[in-house]
Parts: sequence; structure tokens; C-alpha cells
Amino acid sequence: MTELTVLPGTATTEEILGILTRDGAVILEDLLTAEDIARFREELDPFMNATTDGRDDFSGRATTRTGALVARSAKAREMVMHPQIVETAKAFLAPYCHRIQLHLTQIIRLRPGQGKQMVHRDRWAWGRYMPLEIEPQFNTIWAITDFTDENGATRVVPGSSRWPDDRKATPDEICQAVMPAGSVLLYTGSVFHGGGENRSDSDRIAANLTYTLGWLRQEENQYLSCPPEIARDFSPELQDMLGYVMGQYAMGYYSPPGKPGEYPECVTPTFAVRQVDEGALGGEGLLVGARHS
Ligand SMILES: O=C(O)CCC(=O)C(=O)O
Ligand SMILES: [Fe+2]
Repeated sequence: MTELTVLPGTATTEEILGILTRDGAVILEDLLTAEDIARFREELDPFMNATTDGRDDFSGRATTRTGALVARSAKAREMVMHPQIVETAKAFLAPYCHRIQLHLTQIIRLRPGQGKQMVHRDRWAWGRYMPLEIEPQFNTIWAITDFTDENGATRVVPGSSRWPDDRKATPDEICQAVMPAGSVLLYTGSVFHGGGENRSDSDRIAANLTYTLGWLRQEENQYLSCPPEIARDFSPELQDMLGYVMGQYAMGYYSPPGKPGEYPECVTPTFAVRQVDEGALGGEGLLVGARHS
């Protein structure tokens, strides 16, 4: 099989999950309008244009990577919290966690002349410690420009999510996520893939927005990219998605370092953005999960 399945933006979570589980990737059409894209570009082009090229072959020496999209763009915030994407991410990751969180936000711009990226698994960001039975990551790449064969549409190896780490894909096993601007490639943290080669004379621009298990370290440090002073103004749902919430019963609490007695001890990270003390650690509900794990 060398083609990715394309589903309409109206596809149900069950339909999407069916393909994602089988192939490790699927394209969803028409999630962004031309106006959405224009807004995204207006908010983020200044940051993208000020970003310098990668300094190694994996990052791409003719590629720019721009992060902190939640802090910088209202349109990116909407995309991160897109109801259908979040529902699918939750359903995909639910067997492995109590709660999901944002993993990274990044504009990936492949400039003309960028060669193809090595084929890899995004889950290798954590090393190769976790067994393949655990799916730690749910990914999206939103096409901000058209994704074409010539401009470096993401290369994907359908059906490779369960392959051993050292298996190499042959050229006929690799296909490309060719799709118009506004479409989204959904892919697992386990499927083999990589950026394509940009042989065209214009940029290929993508928004990589990814999600992970509430108990794992995030690839982009959301507490630094989007600190409480900024996250304070966002909806509780987005604050939780950034990680300002307990990941498990005992995962993520802190003690505000004030004067003796100035603040409560061992509060949830919610305290940093909503100033409410939600009680010790993660509360009784999560304790049940901790006992069983
Ligand atoms: O730019 C792309 O199409 C994919 C990039 C990618 O897979 C990565 O940087 O991990
Ligand atoms: Fe990747």
C-alpha cells in the first residue's frame, strides 16, 4: 500500500481512528478556510520570517522551525483546540493515560533546496525506552501552503507503526501526503515518516501541532513557551491542554515559593493560572488510577 487515505473534514472519530490504527496516518480535508490561513499567516509570518535555518541535518539546514504558537497566535490556539482533532487525539491516546496534553507547536517551513529528511519515528524524542504497545503521541501537520510532490509534502510509510525500530523502508513503501492548503495530515508517534525534498521555487509551510500522554515530558516546554503570565488569559480547557493541570494523581504539583505560609503547599499547576487551590495533589479521582497503575 503506497497511498494515504483521504477523508472529508466531516469524518467521524471512529472513521478516522479506524484508518489511523491501520495505516498510522490519514489526511483530513478542508479543516481551514482561506481566511483562517490568512489570519494564521498574519499573526505568525513575522516570527517565521525572523527564524533562522536549522543547524543540523535532521532539523534541516534550509528549514525554519518556529514555536510558541499558542502564546503567539489566536488562530493557532483555535487549531490546537479544534474539537474534532482534540476528540480524536483523546480517543487515540485514552488507553495509555488519564489525560492528554500539548506536546509541541511548530511552523515547519521547508525552503527551496531543502533535501529530504531522514525517515524516523517522532516517539524517538523520548529515546527508545517505551515498548511499542504504548502509543505516546498523536500528531497533526496542517498544510498552510499546498503540499505537493515537488515542494516537500511529508513522506509517510503507511502501516509501519508496529515495525521494529531498525527496519528500513524501501522507496516503494513510502508515499507523500500531497494535499491542498487547509488539509491536515494526522499521524501516530510510531509511524515512520519524514519531511520531503523541496525541489520547487517556493516555501512549503506547515503547522505541526502534536499531543501526548499527560504523564510524559512534553517536547516543547509549554511552561516556558507559554508561561503563566500569558496562559492566565486563556480558557481553562486550553490551560489544561498546555499542562497547567495534574497529569496523574501525583504528576505535576508544585509549591509556590513565597514567604513562609504565604501560599498553600503542594498545589496543582492550575493554581499558577487560575489562582484556585484545587486540593492536595490530584484529588481522590486520580488516586484510584494511581493505585491501579
Ligand atoms: O516537515 C515535515 O513534513 C515533517 C517533519 C518531521 O517529521 C519532523 O521534523 O519530525
Ligand atoms: Fe517527524
